[in-house]
Amino acid sequence: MSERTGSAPGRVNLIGEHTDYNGGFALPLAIPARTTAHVRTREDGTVVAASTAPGTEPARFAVDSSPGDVTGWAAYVAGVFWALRDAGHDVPGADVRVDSTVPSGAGLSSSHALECAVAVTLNDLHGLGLDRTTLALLVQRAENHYVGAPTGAMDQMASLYGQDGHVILFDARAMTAEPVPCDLAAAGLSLVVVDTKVHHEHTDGGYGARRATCEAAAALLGVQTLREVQDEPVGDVVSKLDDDVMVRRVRHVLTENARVLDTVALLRAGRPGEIGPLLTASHASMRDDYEITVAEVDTAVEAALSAGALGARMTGGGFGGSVIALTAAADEARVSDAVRAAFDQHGYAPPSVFTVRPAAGAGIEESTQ
Ligand code: GAF
Repeated sequence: MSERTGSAPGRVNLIGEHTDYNGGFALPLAIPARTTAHVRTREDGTVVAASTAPGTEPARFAVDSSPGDVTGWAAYVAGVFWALRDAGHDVPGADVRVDSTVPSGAGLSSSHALECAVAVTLNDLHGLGLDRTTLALLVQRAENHYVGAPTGAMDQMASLYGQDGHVILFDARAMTAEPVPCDLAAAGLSLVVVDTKVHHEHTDGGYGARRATCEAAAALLGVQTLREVQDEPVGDVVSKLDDDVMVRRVRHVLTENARVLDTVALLRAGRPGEIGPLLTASHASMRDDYEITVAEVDTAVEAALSAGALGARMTGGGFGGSVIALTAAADEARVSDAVRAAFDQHGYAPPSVFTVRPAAGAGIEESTQ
């Protein structure tokens, strides 16, 4: 059969932000919202991509397009074809139909869900035999070089390796993804997501500037990535740097890696209800040291905590997007209502508030295998 349907989920990052491109640790989970890609081979060297998402136009481009040829939503599709072909896989053209329940621009990695859905589907359709880590790296290449966003590999690893009932401990230096049990419902907990509706693209300057500062700090410290100084006391590391902004960026990365490992230890000990303070500390570090939060995001975190959330933080690359709040299941409605009320009081557009649980990663629909 020359057609396949595959799908890949969005993600929430439980903790570990802006650590991946520093060779560090992150702890994402795949969420139930998914993007589905139906791919049917064409013989004319063309890709025709269409999406059911509002505001998207169908796109038609050569299967061997180059970075810059395709822009807008279809660049994520074109980028995957480009990365596969650039790696020597002679994939032919195709009709690609996309349907998604991952909210776009919400910081829940809708772009990676799209790329991963196309990647797993092409991998299966053409029998490429690529493992998930290789696919994640190819999708990262598509994102970095075709779309032009200098992102790390966390989102792809979460989308490809996600598992029902588990968060994924991603070690960006080793490129490993280890499932860690996280059955929130069994522990009487809820994970509330607040999409603040403040949208931001990682092709804008803020993300790249943070990455550049970390890379400059690593160079000054004489290491490849900040991960190599992770085992030294944070105070010792930052005392070797003069620039205050650089000190704060490095402090965020090193303390955030430690918070990820502390969170994993609590989850492995069967104490998920105790991770809240680590989530909240992560938020403070993103707000004060990494400076990637915005007013709506901080408002959502403060309102959730005031209403009794066990912990709350922005999730994802920042400058907008979504906040997560861990609550006792019984407090979920009160926390959600408090966030909505705070947005109303501040005159912000109403947020979208919903819950997520750790869900399955990317896969192929059986009827088309
Ligand atoms: C975005 C990026 F795509 C990830 O690679 C990661 O850096 C994240 O921001 C911040 O943790 O989602």
